[in-house]
Amino acid sequence: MIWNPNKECMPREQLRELQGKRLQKLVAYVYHNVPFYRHKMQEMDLMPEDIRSIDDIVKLPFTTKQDLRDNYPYGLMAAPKSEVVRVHASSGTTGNPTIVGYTRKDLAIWSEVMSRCLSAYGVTREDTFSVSYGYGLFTGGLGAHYGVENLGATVIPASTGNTEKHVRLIRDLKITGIACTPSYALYLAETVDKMGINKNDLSLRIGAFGAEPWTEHMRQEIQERLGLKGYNLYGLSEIMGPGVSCECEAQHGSHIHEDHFYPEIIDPVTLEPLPIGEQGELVFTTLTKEGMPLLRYRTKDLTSLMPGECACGRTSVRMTPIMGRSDDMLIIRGINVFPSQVESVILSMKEFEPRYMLVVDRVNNLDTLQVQVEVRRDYFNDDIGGMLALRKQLADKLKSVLSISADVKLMEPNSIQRSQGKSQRVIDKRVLV
Ligand code: ADP
Ligand code: K
Ligand code: ZN
Repeated sequence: MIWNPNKECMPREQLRELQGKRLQKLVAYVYHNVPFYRHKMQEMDLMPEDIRSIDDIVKLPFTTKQDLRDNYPYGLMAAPKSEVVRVHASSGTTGNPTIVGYTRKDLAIWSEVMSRCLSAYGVTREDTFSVSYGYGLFTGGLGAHYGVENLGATVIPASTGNTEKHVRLIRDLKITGIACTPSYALYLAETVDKMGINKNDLSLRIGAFGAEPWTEHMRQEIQERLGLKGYNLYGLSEIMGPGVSCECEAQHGSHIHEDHFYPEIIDPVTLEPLPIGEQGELVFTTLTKEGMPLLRYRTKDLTSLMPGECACGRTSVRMTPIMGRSDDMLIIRGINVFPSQVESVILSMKEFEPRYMLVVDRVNNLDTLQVQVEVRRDYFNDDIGGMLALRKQLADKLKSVLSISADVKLMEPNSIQRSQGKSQRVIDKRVLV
């Protein structure tokens, strides 16, 4: 089923015209309401009137995550406070998290694009759909939740955690669809096995998987073990949250809802736009956003746009699966973790050397993070109680900064390997096949 054929199947020429109109309006809006953009455009000698069609988008300035941090918390907000009805945040690095704000219209569009995704997966009003992304500041939970409600299916706000209870609900409520990270889906499959439940006793048929990179290999395994079809769901909080793009029944590339989110692929080094089909950094302009609209936001996600038409009838362009990120960010259980966040916590405690190592692994299909850190000689002793307390203190601090728990391993002085030149601080043992 196609949720909004008018928009999703619009002839390309008509779509470009619509995008051009929306871009003109957007540029005038941010010029008048966001000093950051006004100044940037003034520096470039650019007036809103210089933007006449979607092709003129290349004249506009880029926006980076650093710009969001520099303007923390509300500096890039275009709508007045009275119009902002929701705030989300994505995990920050050493300093400030990234705050995003939504107006009522933004939330309606978010629900609309999420409903498009769910329809593309085959979800109908008869489905019972469990949302197992985290509910909270993270956009995953609430974003998917309101999409399911808007479509008219029954939403089960399961969130994450308590997996056995969740499995019983899946069985007892005959849950037919689930949104979660692909690694959580595998963990769920294992829990189902462990509880001695046969997948044929479950009614699962659709999975909406995203928030972290995953592979075709993983899709096959999840589909086989849970007896459902797994579809990609992509998004990021700066642009909206989940629902920026989604796979359709063809399971071949994710359609971008480009009447709202205009995509470009650029060379991450030269910043030049790349032709369709070439891989580079994905950049989005939020064509219709009111709360915190962004011009040419650099996602750091590496992908390509696919040429040609899709068998499903949608005309919107598709993107290939995310190949990785152009920075050093780790995605652990769907949460962004920067080595620099760990570093800042370690550096804030006098007991530790600034020597640490992050070991990321996947155990029983769940991502794990171990933080190995050297204790300063003055503080390193055989008082086990003291060492355990220190270990707990660091673990608690890390948990509050990273939003995920890490296994802390205290190392004796001089035990972490020193390197010549650039030090390696991350060992990622998860193999992406
Ligand atoms: P948070 O920072 O709170 O974890 P974000 O909204 O910042 O949440 O996460 C968005 C990022 O997650 C994307 O830029 C991308 O790197 C990754 N991501 C989201 N969905 C997918 C997906 N389907 N495939 C690969 N990566 C994804
Ligand atoms: K308000
Ligand atoms: Zn399609």
